[in-house]
Amino acid sequence: MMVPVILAAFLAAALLPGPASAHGGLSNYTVGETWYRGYDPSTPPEEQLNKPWLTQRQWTTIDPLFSPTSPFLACNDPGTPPPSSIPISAGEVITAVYYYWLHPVGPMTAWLTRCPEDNCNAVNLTEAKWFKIWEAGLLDGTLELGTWYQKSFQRWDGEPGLWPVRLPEGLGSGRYIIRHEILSLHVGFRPQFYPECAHLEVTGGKEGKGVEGEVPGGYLKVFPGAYDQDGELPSCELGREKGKGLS
Ligand SMILES: [Cu+2]
Repeated sequence: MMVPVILAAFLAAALLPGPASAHGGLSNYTVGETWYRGYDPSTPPEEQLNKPWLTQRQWTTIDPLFSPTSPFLACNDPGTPPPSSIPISAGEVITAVYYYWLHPVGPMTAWLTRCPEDNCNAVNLTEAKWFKIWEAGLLDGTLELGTWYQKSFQRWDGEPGLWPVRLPEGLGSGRYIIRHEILSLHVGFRPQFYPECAHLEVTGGKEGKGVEGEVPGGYLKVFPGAYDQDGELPSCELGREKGKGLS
């Protein structure tokens, strides 16, 4: 009778990534009561790519990208497009599900890009222009010593991290790519980027261009290109006591 118990414990230990592999990524999405399975880097690609249930772009490792100039900064490596899209209404909430998250420092952001001619598979990811629809940074204290939203997302108890993001009400109906990015900054001068992307089919929005057609050019960002690792940090950011997220 002991053998199955020991085996079960062994399997659990083997399957659950511990702090030793302290990276991660976006595993699944939910919209309302519907669950959308994401790409799983630990499952063979041939069991996932081209499957009709797949709505997330391919990412092959839970390791981060370490460079803000990585060609894969938009939708991870390799970012192969999925066959399907997540249906969602403008103004509705999509929740990103992480099986666990162990890093506490740095901003979390969510972005959209509209797919030309509603063809997200044809999007050139290094040229796509993204607008930010959600952000959370420093909640309290200083950049170095304060508490980041990412810390509240941290899970040591085996519970999944849930990240709900509401799409803008005035979005135009059509196809989009949604990009979730966690930027972890717990190691000095060695940023860790964790981007994952899924394809969306937005209905119930505005006809035509929608709010995304009105985003001023300065707010449209390209990945890589949005970040500069050698940039100057504004002195007001370093000294302030209370943060309200990164601008
Ligand atoms: Cu990590």
